[in-house]
Amino acid sequence: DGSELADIDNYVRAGYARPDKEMFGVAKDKNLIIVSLESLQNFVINSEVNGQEITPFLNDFIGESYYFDQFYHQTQQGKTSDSEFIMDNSLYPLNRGAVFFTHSGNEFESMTEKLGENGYYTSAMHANNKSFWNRDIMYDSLGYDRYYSLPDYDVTEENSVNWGMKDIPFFEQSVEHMKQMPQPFSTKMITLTNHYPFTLDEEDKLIDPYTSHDGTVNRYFQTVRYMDEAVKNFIADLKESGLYDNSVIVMYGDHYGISENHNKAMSQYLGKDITPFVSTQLQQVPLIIHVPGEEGKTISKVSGQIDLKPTIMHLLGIDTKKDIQFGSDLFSDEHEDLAILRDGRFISKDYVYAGEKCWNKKTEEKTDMKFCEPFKERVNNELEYSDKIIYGDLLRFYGETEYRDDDES
Ligand code: GP9
Ligand code: MN
Repeated sequence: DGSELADIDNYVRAGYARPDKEMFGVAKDKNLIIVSLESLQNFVINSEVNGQEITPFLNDFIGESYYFDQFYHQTQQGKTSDSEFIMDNSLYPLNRGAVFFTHSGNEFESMTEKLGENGYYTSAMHANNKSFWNRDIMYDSLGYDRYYSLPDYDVTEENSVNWGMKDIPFFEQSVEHMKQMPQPFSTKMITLTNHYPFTLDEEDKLIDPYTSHDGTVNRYFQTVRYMDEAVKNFIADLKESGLYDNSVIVMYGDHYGISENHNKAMSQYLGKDITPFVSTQLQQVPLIIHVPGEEGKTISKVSGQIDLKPTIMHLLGIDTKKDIQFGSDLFSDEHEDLAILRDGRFISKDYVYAGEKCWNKKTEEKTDMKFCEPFKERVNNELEYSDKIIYGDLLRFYGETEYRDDDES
């Protein structure tokens, strides 16, 4: 039955952050363009390799956007699909397997579905086989009106590399699709070029590789640089099409690109040991939100992909007070500085729990467990609640229950 959902609802309710009055609805009825930036970690932002900027365009763009510099991916084995799941549902992915495969038949209360109910034409765009990650099935469950996949793109030998279509032509052709969409629309674009093993055609290598004994890390900087160029062209195309001024653009890294197998080269690049603390901080991915007419600023709240749904919905003026969600609005004063990674590591305002130790963020050294202890039970509960929803398909009962009778706040 739905009684378990009532417990979970109480928990979710207690964590609800009331939206900021100024920001709620600031982008009402604007289009929503979400860009999933493949394997983009935050450490490359405002950094250099061989004396050259790795993300020159994004470094500028964050100056005219909201940039969240303490934002973590929360994915597990489902990689890109996990990030999509988190973003759309504000639920955690599973610790094993990919929800996109294991629970595509569940009932969801997705952001996409709610956008549809609010008059948006909703789609996803990704130049890959539609069944990859079971997306075709899962997108139906999540309520997408349309999935622009491989057959919707002109993919050739020339415009492909590595896993498939290069990001630059992908963005170009995607803007053409956007021009045809009924407005307001919401679309999620998934890039591909900056994917392991990070290979590029010669003409797309815009900077020199890094120099370590680890080719993967060396090439990563170059493919990130290419992706940055692709985003630059994309924004220019949006401006030219007139879409830029009436669209909210949300860009974020889907998950890490450099795994722990590459700690040696990463240690060389960062100039420090890759402790469990550093390894956890490397799970930061950039989150960039551009809102037309807003100057933006850098926001250093500790946050994660789980926060995307309420943040985006509130910008568009869509209420989430009654939603079962584990994230909270990043523009709200009531947002709590806490990011929970799927494997149980967590990051609070001042501490990181990793490798079963508590770490002080300032000193980057181990500290007394008493500083992390107060969060531990809460973190495990939260992950367990999220799992229960998925395993029990509990959102089936959403809406039938009477537990939400009060309507204050
Ligand atoms: C494939 C793309 C990459 O369609 O999303 O998948 P990943 O390996 O990053 O999950
Ligand atoms: Mn990915």
